[in-house]
Amino acid sequence: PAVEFGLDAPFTVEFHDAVESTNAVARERATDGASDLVVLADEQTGGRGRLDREWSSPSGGIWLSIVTRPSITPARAPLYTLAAAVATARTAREAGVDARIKWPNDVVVPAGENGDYRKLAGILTEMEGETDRVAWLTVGIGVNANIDADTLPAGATAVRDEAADVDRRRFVQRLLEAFDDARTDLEAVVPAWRELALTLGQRVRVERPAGEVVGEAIDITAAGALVIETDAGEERTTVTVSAGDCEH
Ligand code: BT5
Repeated sequence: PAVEFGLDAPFTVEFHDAVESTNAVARERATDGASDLVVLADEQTGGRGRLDREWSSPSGGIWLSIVTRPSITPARAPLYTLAAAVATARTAREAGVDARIKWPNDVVVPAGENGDYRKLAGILTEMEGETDRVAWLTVGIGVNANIDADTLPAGATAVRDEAADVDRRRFVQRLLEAFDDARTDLEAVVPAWRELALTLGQRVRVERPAGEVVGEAIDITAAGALVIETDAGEERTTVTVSAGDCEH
């Protein structure tokens, strides 16, 4: 059922008490032709991360997926993930959390001096399309909001633990407005991402299909790829990675 959200952004919000995964519902809506629709749930019984990992989604969190039909090429799709990360970090910061971004899709809170962090939110982008054109793109965002972090997997944190419980409706409004701003000015996404990034300057290890890359994260490209200065051998070389699992 659609709910009235009083949004300053062109989204219709469909709310569920519980679903298996808002991304799965969003995919159905997308293949049925929906656009600018948000599927929101209080609880997910089968929330998913990347590579089919489990995403713990108890009642009290913010679990949503945004269905869009952007006129972009698939190569620019990673910018939507970064836009969602920027919007989520900004909204969490408004709620009093020191939220930062870990490349490419984690919103984290620094813990300690060494680039350590706890994970506050995760983003899962899925899309379908031809090589030259995206047909639809869904952005799933999960935020540990009004949840005790110690009921979540190790390494997680929650808005409740970092600041205080939030009005989830208000948080979702601000998040969708921030995402709408970011997607309508994609050129500004990478600079905004850089300012919030915890990853730049860190020693990182990135797992990707073509193998592991270890070195120092030195930059992010206009398309959202991570540039790593590797320390293999005498000569310092840079490797640009567009997708992968990154550890600090
Ligand atoms: C992600 O995956 O970070 C993407 C998570 C996307 C979740 C949203 S919720 C709405 C929408 N519907 C869905 O079904 N999914 C999206 P990844 O980078 O693969 O991280 C997954 C890993 O994070 C797991 O293997 C756990 O170690 C850890 N984890 C699981 N649940 C967590 C939670 N609630 N908070 C922090 N870490 C968690």
